[in-house]
Amino acid sequence: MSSGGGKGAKGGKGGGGGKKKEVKKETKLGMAYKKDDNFGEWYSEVVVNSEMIEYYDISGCYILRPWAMEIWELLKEFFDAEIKKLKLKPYYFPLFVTENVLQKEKDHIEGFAPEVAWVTKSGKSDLEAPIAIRPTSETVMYPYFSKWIRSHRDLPLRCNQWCNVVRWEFSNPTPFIRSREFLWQEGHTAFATKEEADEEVLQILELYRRIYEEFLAVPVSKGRKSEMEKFAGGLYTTSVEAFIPNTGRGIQGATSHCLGQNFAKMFDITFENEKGAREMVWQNSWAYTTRSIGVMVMTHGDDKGLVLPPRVAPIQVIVIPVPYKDADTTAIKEACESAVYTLNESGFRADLDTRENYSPGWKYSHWEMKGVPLRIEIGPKDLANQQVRIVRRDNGLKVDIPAANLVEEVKALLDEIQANLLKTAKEKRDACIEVIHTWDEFTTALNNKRLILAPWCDEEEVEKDVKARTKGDLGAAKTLCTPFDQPELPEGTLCFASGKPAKKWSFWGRSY
Ligand code: 87F
Repeated sequence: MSSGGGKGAKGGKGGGGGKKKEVKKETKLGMAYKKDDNFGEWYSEVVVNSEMIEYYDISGCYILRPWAMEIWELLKEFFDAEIKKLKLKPYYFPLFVTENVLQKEKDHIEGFAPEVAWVTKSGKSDLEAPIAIRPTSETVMYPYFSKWIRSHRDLPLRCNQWCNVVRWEFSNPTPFIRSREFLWQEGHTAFATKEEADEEVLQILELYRRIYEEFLAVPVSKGRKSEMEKFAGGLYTTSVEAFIPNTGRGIQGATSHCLGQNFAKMFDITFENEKGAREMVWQNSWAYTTRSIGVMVMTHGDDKGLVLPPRVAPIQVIVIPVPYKDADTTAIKEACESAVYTLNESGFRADLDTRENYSPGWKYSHWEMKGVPLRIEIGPKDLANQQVRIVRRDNGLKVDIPAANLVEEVKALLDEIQANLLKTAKEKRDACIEVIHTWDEFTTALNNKRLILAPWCDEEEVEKDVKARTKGDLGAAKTLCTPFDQPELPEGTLCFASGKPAKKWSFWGRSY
């Protein structure tokens, strides 16, 4: 796999003036792997060649380049505006946490302990005591919640921070999907009543659904995690779950937990109610991470590279001048500049590729690899006819439109691409869903990389048993979630794994 990003992979600069055939051959080098042939290599190649990611010399750590960070910023802009409406306030808590405080919630930290990274030295001398790097911030924040919350008038307390966290994972690292350091927002809130907490859990989950479906154009299912898969420190966990058809794996997109009063007990977070009595708060926590970008790449990318939904594309329209030999290059350049100006003025993220050391053909491949939703070509013929040629990244369709209609046409096309990407992804995901009733059907569906919807008795022992019985090289099957959107469960339906009466439909499968 090439590691040099766009340039090296395409045979370097200077391809511009070369013969067409030669240029084509060079651009082909851009993507060596096909999505359906070698998904893992294809994915690495897409994130590097699109200039989202640069590999780094520490395993599981990646450089997020502007093409990734600008997407993250667009998601952040939406989410921040929405949580502001819910009265969330921005905070920043320290990166470091003492062992003492981290261990305070022993029960839930136990299982996670091997992933905690520690600082033990400054320069050559040992620190008096090792200091942990936050894997999540419950233990960092909640001692201060205890201090800040005195009376019912201090509630609700709603805090959100955007930060990095470190989890020293040992399983196969993958850019965005599983990295040792990643970016997220973590919301932590405290309420006087469970009802308020319950309501917020679902409000936030809906925002996560919107991030995936309305921005990233990735279909997700909202649901509740099983007792085994929930956050052990909390009362219940809800999540949005996506599915990657190529690998047949489910992937948790984001989680919204109701913590109940567990942490209030541990950290002594209490308030005086209207009647003067002390009560424990009800808490929530919720997060989504840069993993969401990886899910989007896996969902929409194709053999030419990345495919970006317009709402998160750093550049929505790339304008490329196509100056033939004797053409009026100045007039073409001016027409291109005017198109970009008009689009920018109308609020679109449009840009012009004026580089003279690359041919138009090379630029087409380059911007296709980067997933830009629309390409506008302006050549001598377009100039003469006062038109522009627009090419869609999602389906390759080309249209010539009068330059005068540019803004309306671009708007309509971007909306159509956004809708089409979600629709296509949903069709592909839905085609993978298999409703099963028996253990045999279950294992067959699992081998066929299906997203399994199964009637389940909802017993932890049974889920453990399913895990044990499906253990293998590809990893065990588990519950992904119990979707809120439940099909009818006819009286007498039995659990696929235990044969006991089924209580609910749940999604099962292998997962990331
Ligand atoms: C890894 C090491 C140490 C996950 C960890 O989901 C601790 C943990 O507590 C840990 N990995 N978790 C669970 C995180 C729960 C919760 N935190 C706030 C969230 C949302 C944001």
